[in-house]
Amino acid sequence: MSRLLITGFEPFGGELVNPSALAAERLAEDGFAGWQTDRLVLPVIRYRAAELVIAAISRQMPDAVVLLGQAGGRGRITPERVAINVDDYRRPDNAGNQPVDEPIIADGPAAYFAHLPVKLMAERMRAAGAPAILSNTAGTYLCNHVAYAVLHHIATRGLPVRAGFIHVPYLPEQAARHEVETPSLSMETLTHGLRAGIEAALASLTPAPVAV
Ligand code: PCA
Repeated sequence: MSRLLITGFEPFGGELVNPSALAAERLAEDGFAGWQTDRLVLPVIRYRAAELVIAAISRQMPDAVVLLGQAGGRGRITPERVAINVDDYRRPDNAGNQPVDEPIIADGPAAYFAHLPVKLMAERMRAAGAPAILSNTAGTYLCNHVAYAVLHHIATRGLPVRAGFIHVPYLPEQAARHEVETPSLSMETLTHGLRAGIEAALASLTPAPVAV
């Protein structure tokens, strides 16, 4: 059986929950047909978060890794096309780190493309009734950091692992606590959309069965 790792993040920035961790939990609980699915919740801490994913990859040797993170202010689920080699945090992480204009990997390439079929995933999410669109920037905070570090690890080790990142909006209960108008997506629509997108990605990774 193929193996899938789904990750989300702990809450940060004054939020009480992080929809990425809740969605990772739900998706892993319900599972994906033909895939053993593991989930991992990451701290919003520079280096530590990526170390945990890389350790899980070494331990579990998944065939696919889907990293999820919250993008407060976005109204749609956004598969990320690219991760860039920069840490430029507008707010400190949960351990107080706030690098400005620093590389993630000193001698690493400028960017890595995600391995997942990001446009197809966004299309399938929309077809499933969830607002979604391809994103060309994962920002310069923890999510981009983890995506870059994981893609770098896979590339430099030549691992047979396909990885990518998806940002998700706030949940309605988060938006309800904000004073200014803030987009949100229900947990139901979120997990339904993510499932459709991830299923499309997994199907594209699995070779079609050979007819006998
Ligand atoms: N979102 C942040 C980091 C953790 C999370 O869920 C980001 O977009 O970088």
